[in-house]
Amino acid sequence: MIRLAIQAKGRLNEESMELLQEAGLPVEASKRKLVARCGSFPLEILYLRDDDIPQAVSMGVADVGIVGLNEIVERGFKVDKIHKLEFGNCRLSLAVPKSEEYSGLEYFQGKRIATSYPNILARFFKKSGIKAEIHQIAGSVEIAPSVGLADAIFDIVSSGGTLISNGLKEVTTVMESQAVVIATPNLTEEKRELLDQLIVRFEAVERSKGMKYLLMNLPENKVNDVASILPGMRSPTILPLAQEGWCSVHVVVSEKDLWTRLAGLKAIGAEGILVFSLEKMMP
Ligand code: PRT
Ligand code: ZN
Repeated sequence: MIRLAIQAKGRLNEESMELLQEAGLPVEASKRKLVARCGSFPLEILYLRDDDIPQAVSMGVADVGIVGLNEIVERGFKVDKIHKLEFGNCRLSLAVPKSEEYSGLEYFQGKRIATSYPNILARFFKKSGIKAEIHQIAGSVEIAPSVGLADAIFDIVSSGGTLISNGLKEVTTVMESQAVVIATPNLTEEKRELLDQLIVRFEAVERSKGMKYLLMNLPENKVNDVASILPGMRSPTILPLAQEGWCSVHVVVSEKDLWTRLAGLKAIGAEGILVFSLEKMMP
């Protein structure tokens, strides 16, 4: 049995749950429950506040966890970073009122900065030779300058919309963050094996994201042209068709260049192209 801590509610909860679901690990949502069992894998889910996940994993209360890199770095507990996930992307930035003239980090000398990430900020200022007053506040950091609590803020930014609607501008990015899988140092061999199996499943889900499966009919004498339209493809699957001179070609392409590829395939004479969504891809 392996115990995984995920955020009980908040920005990472939904995508963590979705990842488990897509990886064939359905679990009950956290409504009023702290712990849930997965029916199809020796996995137990512990629902926690994101702030508590690094410590819970470090102490072994949970064997593994899914949490933002920002929380791991801020809390400083000893955990192994195992795998980067493809959600929770954001950055930790310094922002100042938009009317301020900002010419560089020296601006922050002697200023009051409000943040929920005092350790990351203190380390950054120390490295940059800035002496500023750091005020730790728990939430709504972005309103601190307008109510006179601080001159500037250091907070999580993703689209930048919150800064703009609070009359602030982002001036320096201190770190990039995303959701990551962490583990207790020195997992037992049995748990390590279960963790490896979880990661294989997560990777299969990630690999299939943004990929499409194409199936088409193609004149046999055009098969060699497929390589120029789908560069980097290992050999496509080619099956004979009942109709003389034609074959069926199956390929996987990335969604972002789907339309360019489709146009190219049409141009070499592909017909009856079908596009399917992919669910999982194993190497
Ligand atoms: O209750 P609990 O303590 O578990 O949750 P929380 O309220 O502390 O955290 P939550 O759910 O807000 O965020 C969880 C994690 O999501 C963070 O630790 C980050 O790793 C990640 N993440 C990704 C974000 C954002 N994007 C994000 N945009 N966390 C917070 N924000 C907030 C930010 O604080 C600011 O208020 O969104 C606002 C900025 O967003 P934009 O899009 O307007 O720039
Ligand atoms: Zn939190």
